[in-house]
Amino acid sequence: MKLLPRPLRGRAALAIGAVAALTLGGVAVIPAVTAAAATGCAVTYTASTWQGGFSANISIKNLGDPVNGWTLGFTFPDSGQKVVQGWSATYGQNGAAVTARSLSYNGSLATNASTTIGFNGSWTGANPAPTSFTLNGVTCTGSTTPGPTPTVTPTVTPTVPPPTDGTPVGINGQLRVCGVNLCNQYNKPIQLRGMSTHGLQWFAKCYNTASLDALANDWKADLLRISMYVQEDGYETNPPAFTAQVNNLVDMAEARGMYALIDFHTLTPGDPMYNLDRAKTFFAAVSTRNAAKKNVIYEIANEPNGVSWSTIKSYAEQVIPVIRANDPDAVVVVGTRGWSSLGVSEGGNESEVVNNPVNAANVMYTFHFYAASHGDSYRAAVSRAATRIPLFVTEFGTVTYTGGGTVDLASTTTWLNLLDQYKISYADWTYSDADESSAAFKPGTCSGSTYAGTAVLTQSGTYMRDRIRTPDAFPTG
Ligand code: IDC
Repeated sequence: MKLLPRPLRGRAALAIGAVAALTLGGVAVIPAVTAAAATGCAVTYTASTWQGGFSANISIKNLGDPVNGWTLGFTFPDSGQKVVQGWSATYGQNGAAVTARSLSYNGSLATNASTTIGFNGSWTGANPAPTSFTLNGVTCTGSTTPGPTPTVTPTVTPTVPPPTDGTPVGINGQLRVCGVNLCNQYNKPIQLRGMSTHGLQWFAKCYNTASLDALANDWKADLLRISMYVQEDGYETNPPAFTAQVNNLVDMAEARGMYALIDFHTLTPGDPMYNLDRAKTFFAAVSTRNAAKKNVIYEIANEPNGVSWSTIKSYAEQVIPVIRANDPDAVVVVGTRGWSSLGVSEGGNESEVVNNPVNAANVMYTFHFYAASHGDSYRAAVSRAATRIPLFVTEFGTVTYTGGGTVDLASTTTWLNLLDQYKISYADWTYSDADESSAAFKPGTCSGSTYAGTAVLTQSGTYMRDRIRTPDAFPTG
């Protein structure tokens, strides 16, 4: 038999498929395999601008026939305008022309469906809104160019199914960074509130069925931070065992609908480069193993100290691709200078990050505080940074930076109100019975079997449980 040229064979197969569909179930359906589709799109562009930088959100509405995969095009009016870090799309820029390609989860746009993408940018001369948006090459005029008579009314399947259960992960699903926020599967900003483990090498006995049930059901926490020290008898002494322990806790959090923040707990030495090879090995393993899960967030360096932001950034830009190769859509949190103080504890401030962000999408930046040690000057830095870069308080204490001393509930309340205001997620140090005032449980609790209720709690634990168990009201609309 003489083979048909390739395109023809493809067409023939399609036609046969369509004809078969015609008779299915005796319902007359005219196949939608017709000529040119109706096209049209509307774009809303909003941006907040500051000196030299801006953050833009672009809402794209498909007014034409359903599309499966799209490219948005637009042109910057000023030659100094640049895309620095985008989200919810893959960006490219050539001169003034920008393209943003859809990702797997937002490529399908039914008729009249919308999706929102965005980016952080920089500018030099002026920062006017871009002009001439196109969707798959068609100019977005806000109206439709009809194709041939529409024949089939497509069934509009929502891109995101409604929540299957009422847990934090059940409601919010896969998270992503949008603008300066952590957003849920409905692209709405959310705040996760939860607890950090103590060092797994010392307090493994505190993490069991009963304690995690208490965290999920009694504390109603959204988040478990899994603190895997690298030094101090941690990961470096037995990589396979610590990796397995972390994975096990990821599963225990997932089973209870909680997010799991995998903390590569570097502390001393403060230079994350010291652990670069270990980080690559560890994150290759956990990102492969947990790629399909929706509840995992990666924290790649707990508290860099004594090193420049550019060193931390370079570390991040080597570790993030290792994670992305396996788990492309997970959020990654990057430590900051001066024990994750945005540089403040080493005489700097947030501007070093704002002006020189990590070159990767879907990234947030770590801020840590200890309420009895860190007051207004630190809060001022967070207030300034919160509208510029995505922040995640992956660790804080109600006490002094030593993990002990006074429990400062007044300062803690001021701090947490600030984090609530900006929807900054947080985890409190620690969900353990360590003999130090930052621990939530009284010493000896983890040798027993009761974790729920207040009888087992310290002053700090009592306060944190009250604070965390208030309703989340996650937005789903
Ligand atoms: C502390 C623990 C303490 C332990 C010490 C050294 O509470 O029991 O002996 O680490 O490993 C951090 C660190 C965190 C510290 C905590 C309190 O991320 O590891 O835990 N802290 O000092 N940064 C600021 C404070």
